[in-house]
Amino acid sequence: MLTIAVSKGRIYEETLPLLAEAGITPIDDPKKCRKLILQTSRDDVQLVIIRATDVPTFVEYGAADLGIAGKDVLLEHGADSLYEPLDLNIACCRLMTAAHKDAPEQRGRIRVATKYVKIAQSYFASKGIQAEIIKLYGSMELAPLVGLADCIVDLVDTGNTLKANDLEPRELIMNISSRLVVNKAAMKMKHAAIAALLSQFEQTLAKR
Ligand code: PRT
Ligand code: MG
Repeated sequence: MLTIAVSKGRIYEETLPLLAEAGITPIDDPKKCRKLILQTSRDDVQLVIIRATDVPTFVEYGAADLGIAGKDVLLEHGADSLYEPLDLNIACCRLMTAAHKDAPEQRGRIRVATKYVKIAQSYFASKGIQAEIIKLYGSMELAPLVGLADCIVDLVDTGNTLKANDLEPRELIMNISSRLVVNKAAMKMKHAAIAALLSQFEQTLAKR
């Protein structure tokens, strides 16, 4: 049995076509049922539906053999303990700093609100900027508007969320896409099955 950890939402939606090309179709729709384990059209493959930030944890501990997670989540988790053999080029976006559109460029020590504490710390350190990082779990955009922080570090896709809150993107930290990750022991123990799946994904991606 191969267990693949996927998060609900955009990653799940963009993963479905990849799975379909590999002959894997979930029996249930996670939007319509509350099942956390989804059987698929293949007897030897099941999906577990979890929070995006939990995917590296499930794969690291071998509770899932494979997982699909954003590079943002993998970097923040510290994913040395996982193999990351494939960039799936899905759920693409940019990790950026953003500030109020009228805010001048900040000098000296700054306050940064983000859920990406580790990434933000190393980014500002690499630029020689002293930053106090304030960890938030959501609605980062609010922080500069209410004086909690000078800027935020968050994912940007269309830019509409920033714009709706009078913020603007400032600096690109990195381009983000989702990656296939594999548990290290599973890569050895279930090598044939995992290698077959990897090559099916690779073929599909090469056609795009
Ligand atoms: O939302 P929830 O708390 O349930 O979990 P999550 O946010 O971790 O999951 P989800 O499904 O929202 O995101 C999973 C992964 O999708 C992320 O880890 C990224 O790798 C990837 N991804 C791609 C995005 C976006 N694009 C994206 N635009 N994740 C989040 N966003 C959010 C962003 O945080 C901001 O709030 O969308 C908003 C910006 O979008 P625009 O289009 O307005 O710029
Ligand atoms: Mg989200």
